[in-house]
Amino acid sequence: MSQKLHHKLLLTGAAGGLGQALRERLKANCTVLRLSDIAPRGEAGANEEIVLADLADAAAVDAAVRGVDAIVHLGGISTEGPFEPIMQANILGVFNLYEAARRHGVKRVLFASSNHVTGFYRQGETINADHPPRPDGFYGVSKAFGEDLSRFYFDRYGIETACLRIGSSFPEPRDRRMLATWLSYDDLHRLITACLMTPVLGHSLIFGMSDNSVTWWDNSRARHIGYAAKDTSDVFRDAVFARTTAPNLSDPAVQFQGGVFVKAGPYGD
Ligand code: NAI
Ligand code: 15L
Repeated sequence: MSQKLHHKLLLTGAAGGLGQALRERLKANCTVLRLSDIAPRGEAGANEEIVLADLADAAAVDAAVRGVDAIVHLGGISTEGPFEPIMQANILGVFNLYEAARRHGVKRVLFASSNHVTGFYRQGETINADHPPRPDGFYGVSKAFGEDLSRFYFDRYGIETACLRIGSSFPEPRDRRMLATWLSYDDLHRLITACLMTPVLGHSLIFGMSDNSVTWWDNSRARHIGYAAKDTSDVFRDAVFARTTAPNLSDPAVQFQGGVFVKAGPYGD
């Protein structure tokens, strides 16, 4: 079955870690891939376009969105930090993106949300999409805003969105926490493909994780997306245990799902 349901896809945050991992993989999903980021990072290849845009710049975002059929929105600040830059890139930025999508009739967006929307749930509990947000910092709050904003644009304008609450998407799990949160790059691409291909996406929340034996997240509310992970953190478990020490259970980074993000921030304790 062809995966090219869309002619032109916009990938924001194309110069980042996940953007680079997805650049080749997303060629399977479209005939033209438009890459966007804030600053130049190389030339366009075959079947690629580059449109630079600061997400905080409404006119630039409008130009990046014009003429595409669907958007994979990865761009923005990806860790905890001072509020002002997060507000510009993630809060104003996601508003600019949805306004441009509305103006240009783009009907499907995949929004890179984050597990830090629910980072203040405990590692000893399992949550699903019905659990209210408990963000673990300004970054998590900005992603919760994006989730709410996208729900509004679905209810009001019919723009379908998958909010992908990505766990930890890296080549391999870096610590014991990531045995639960890990999402391989191939599974991330499978998740994006499923979100692009499913006939009815609606407004959906799905936790982005591989098929890890240890998990804190229940995706049973998202079966309509049709995502099936093929990778697992289990194959890294022995190596991770060998190079890390036993968790200190009084450490908030061990108590809560958000890990060190629950203690991070520019203003101290
Ligand atoms: P990254 O930090 O490597 O990439 C983010 C990209 O956004 C960068 O290329 C950066 O230049 C761009 N960007 C930042 N501010 C911008 C602005 N004002 N205008 C335009 N572009 C801007 O992050 P990564 O790891 O690639 O993550 C991609 C997305 O997925 C982010 O939205 C992140 O919050 C989300 N995510 C990633 C996770 C992971 O494990 N890698 C986990 C959860 C969420
Ligand atoms: C995120 O949201 C970050 O973008 C990523 O860099 C990781 O820190 C990840 O969460 C995580 O929770 O491991």
